[in-house]
Amino acid sequence: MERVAFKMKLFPGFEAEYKKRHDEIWPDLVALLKETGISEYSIFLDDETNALIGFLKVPDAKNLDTLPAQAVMQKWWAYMGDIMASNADNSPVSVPLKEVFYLP
Ligand code: RM4
Repeated sequence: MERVAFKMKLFPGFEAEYKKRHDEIWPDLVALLKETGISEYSIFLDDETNALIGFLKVPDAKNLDTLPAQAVMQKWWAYMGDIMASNADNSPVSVPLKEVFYLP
């Protein structure tokens, strides 16, 4: 199992809306993420910087490369684009994070 962490950016003032959208995450997106092998997917918000810290487990991190081509993923990213930093293709601006400690 690989452990993957990354950083995204929320626009200021959208904390409640970001949480609401994820509380109401689409079942077909959950199904896609699970089919991709993702588990323990968490997103934490740093209130000071509006950084969103994502963490997930996946059997092979290469599985994640299949997500951008999926229609549900594209639709979700387009939906989220008004409240978080996104690229021209609507995918979130996402910076990989390096693991420097792990206590199983
Ligand atoms: C985030 C972002 C990520 C997605 C999660 C579910 O806001 O769009 O790419 O994996 O939602």
